[in-house]
Amino acid sequence: MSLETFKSYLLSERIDLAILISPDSNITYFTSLVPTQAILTISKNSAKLHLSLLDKKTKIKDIEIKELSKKLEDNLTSYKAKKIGINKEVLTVKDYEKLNEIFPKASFVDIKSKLSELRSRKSEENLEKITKACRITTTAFNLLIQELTKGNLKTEQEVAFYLEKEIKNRGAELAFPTIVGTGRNSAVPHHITSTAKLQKGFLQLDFGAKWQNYCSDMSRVLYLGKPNKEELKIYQLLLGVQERAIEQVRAEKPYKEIDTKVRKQLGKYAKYFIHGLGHGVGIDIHEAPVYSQDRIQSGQIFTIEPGIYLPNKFGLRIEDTLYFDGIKTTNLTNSATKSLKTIRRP
Ligand SMILES: [Mn+2]
Repeated sequence: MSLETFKSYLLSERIDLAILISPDSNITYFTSLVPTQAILTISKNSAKLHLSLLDKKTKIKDIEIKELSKKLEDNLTSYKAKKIGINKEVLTVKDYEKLNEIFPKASFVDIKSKLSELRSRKSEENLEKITKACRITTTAFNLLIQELTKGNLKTEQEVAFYLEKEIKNRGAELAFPTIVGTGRNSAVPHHITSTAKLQKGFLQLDFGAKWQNYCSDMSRVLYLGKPNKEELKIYQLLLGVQERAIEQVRAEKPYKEIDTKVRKQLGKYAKYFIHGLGHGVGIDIHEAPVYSQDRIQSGQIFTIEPGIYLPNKFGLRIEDTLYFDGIKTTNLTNSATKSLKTIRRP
């Protein structure tokens, strides 16, 4: 279906040929493969995947499989095209120069935004895969809470390994490197999980599973030891703001309207919310819709993840992956508890 939609776009824009060169997640979008090396060409009436001999031989509906030649030009000399679509987001300068040599008379247009738009409206099949990835993620989190109470996990890395083991045991991959931040480390939104010993205070977790190429994304905060009044207050504030933000999702509303509202509701803590409110999720962990520019559309899957980061003290972020069907919003990571869990220090 998506291939047909894209072909009719090429026709309407009078683009003779789209050329996608790996690594490009759009190749995965059309073929369901993650090839080590490949070129995908799409015209208004055909699609061809040039696939390396090193990858598994395969058949794909409506896509002809060809053997990939080492040199880019050897794959493309048989094509004739005046107007060529490329993905400027990932095409290397080197390959772009080569394409200009192979097609000296052609003009090149960027097809990235059309691909992003197409991918941002999830099919039933896409939704099923992301739902499954989210289910594995929430299961791993709920198991982690039990495991932490046993006191066997001593460091950030051990917590990350535990989550990753539970994800991989269920046949999934990781959507991105797991973030585990203990104590002060939680104040760094993209903290790199370390061998730091778990200590009293917030324990920030940001992780996700990938099921059949489709990602999930979730952040939760636990507390090791007993939180003081200020810590409890900040957690409750953030949770309330996050839940109200989810309720504000409506068709055609600009995403940034929700972002702006969240900052108002955070009050004096707004200046400690140092990133955007969320992002689209799919084959890529960050993809369209883009909060700063897009409106909410039916079929989109995206995160809502406000955070408060007090430098050198602590930080917290609560994040869910959501699906909007045009009328209602479904929280795909809902079964991972959000009320603050306090756990005895190991
Ligand atoms: Mn995220």
